[in-house]
Amino acid sequence: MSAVAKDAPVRAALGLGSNIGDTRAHLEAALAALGETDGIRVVARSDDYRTPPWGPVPQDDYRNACAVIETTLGPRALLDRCLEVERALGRERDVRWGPRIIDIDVLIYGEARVEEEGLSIPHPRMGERAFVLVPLAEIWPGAPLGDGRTASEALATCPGQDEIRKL
Ligand code: X6L
Ligand code: MG
Ligand code: MG
Repeated sequence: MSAVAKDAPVRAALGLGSNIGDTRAHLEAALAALGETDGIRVVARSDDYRTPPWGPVPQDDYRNACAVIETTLGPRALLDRCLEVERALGRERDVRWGPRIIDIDVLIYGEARVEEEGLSIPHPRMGERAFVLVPLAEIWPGAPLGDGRTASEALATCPGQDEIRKL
């Protein structure tokens, strides 16, 4: 073993969403910024999907997508970089679960389980959200959701898929 061997990169999944302004440009800019980050390589990017808003806040439809990355960043550093990119694109946090210029969520980080302030991995509710599962299963059907199911297995029983349109 070489004395300078690096830890192998970890395969992680990110969920992206936008429902304010030029949503296509916001997703592109977010992925470009992530891909230019030292320690992040974007290895797959889903198509974009138009999805009805989930949650208690009435708001416009979203554009959602997922990306698979390989990263040498730890989970907290990866989250911090995602939040930094959100801020760089002008995200303001006011209404909880309200409309946003860009949202970047860490869905999966290897086989890791993380429960920390502001960071739960695997994302605890992604297995119920068609707006996550449809793009994720497109690029990583075997993605481990952490509940014993893969993305494609969860998608098979996930409601709301008929309201989602590939863009
Ligand atoms: C009761 C209470 C039922 C809360 C649902 C669901 C909260 C989803 C937040 C909920 C509840 C969320 C996106 C979205 C949001 C998105 C689409 C969230 C966070 N983000 N809808 N709604 N795409 N289509 O990215 O996911 S707010
Ligand atoms: Mg989100
Ligand atoms: Mg978020």
